[in-house]
Amino acid sequence: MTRARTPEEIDALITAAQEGDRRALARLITLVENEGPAVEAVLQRLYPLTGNAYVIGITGAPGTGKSTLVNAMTREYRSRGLTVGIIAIDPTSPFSGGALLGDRVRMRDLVGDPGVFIRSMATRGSLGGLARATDDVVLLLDAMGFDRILIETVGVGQAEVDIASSAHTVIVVEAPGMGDDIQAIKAGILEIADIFVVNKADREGAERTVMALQAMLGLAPRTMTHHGRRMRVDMPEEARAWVPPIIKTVATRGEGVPELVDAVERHRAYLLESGEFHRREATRVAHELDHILREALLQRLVRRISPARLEATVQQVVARRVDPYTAAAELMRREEEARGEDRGDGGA
Ligand SMILES: Nc1nc2c(ncn2[C@@H]2O[C@H](COP(=O)(O)OP(=O)(O)OP(=O)(O)O)[C@@H](O)[C@H]2O)c(=O)[nH]1
Ligand SMILES: [Mg+2]
Repeated sequence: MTRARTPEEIDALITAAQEGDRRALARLITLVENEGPAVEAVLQRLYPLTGNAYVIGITGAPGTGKSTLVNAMTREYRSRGLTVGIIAIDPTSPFSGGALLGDRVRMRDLVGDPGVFIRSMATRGSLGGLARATDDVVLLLDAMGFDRILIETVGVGQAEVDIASSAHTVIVVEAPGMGDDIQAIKAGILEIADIFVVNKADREGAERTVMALQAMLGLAPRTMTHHGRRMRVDMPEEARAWVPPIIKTVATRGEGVPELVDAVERHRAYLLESGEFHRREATRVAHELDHILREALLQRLVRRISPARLEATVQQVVARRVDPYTAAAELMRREEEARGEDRGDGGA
């Protein structure tokens, strides 16, 4: 746990980070991750500077080549003159750190580039907590001026669904030879994928994986384009709809990566032009506000209930004299009454 910092210290950290001090930025991220009262102070100051970064989520089964792809995409973005922040999330192994070590090796050639910042994050509690911390770190990197933010997360359970609410574009990575049925045939994955990548296209079976994905997407192979948006001239109302492209890559050699980055940028343009970008932002902010309000209201409620009353209620529930739902309703009713008396309106 980091010690509490004064507002002056936080200001100094922010200024240093903005001037390119990587250690200051790393410390700010740690502050934000720890979810202390410092988070509010940091984010209040930085929020006006956010809203410029474009956030790309990369998810998929373990070992499909996500980190290698992130590395290659970052180099491609750098060659296009854009800066890149990378967040590597490891929800599966909070203790080993093995995957993160591997990531560091895989992304070694990015180290030392002032236009790249890499941060690994592991779960230290609930996945929900991680998702929240990730969103806060995204805001931080956004405020620091990174043009593109790449979030890598292993596609297991909830994590890949969470990424959909954090990222503007979601890339789902598949690789051949991972069993007959595609890893993506899992509830939710089709809805969140904006772009499919079949990585390890140098391996046997890549074409089969592409075809399985096409079948899953309900695309007739003859109407497939390699990548990019398909316009259906006979269906004007659908003409603007995004059809997730399927892109083959060999991440280790960088093959297909410029095409992948092109597809991401096309998706970005699509979101902006169609108004979808604004809708997604509004949804994200609504969730965020909802969460902050819940937390604030809960804390206010808990503060107003005396520890003695809470303890008495606990004992009543333990003794089975009352069920927890009724007990909670009773606590809330008393709290509302007390609030009404405070206002002098008799609780109306
Ligand atoms: N043949 C081949 N191997 C690849 C390719 N891309 C990645 N690999 C290898 O696949 C292995 C896993 O790559 P990673 O990038 O660590 O995969 P990952 O999806 O990030 O793995 P986790 O984070 O552990 O889920 C490494 O040995 C890579 O060198 C590719 O296009 N072709
Ligand atoms: Mg990885």
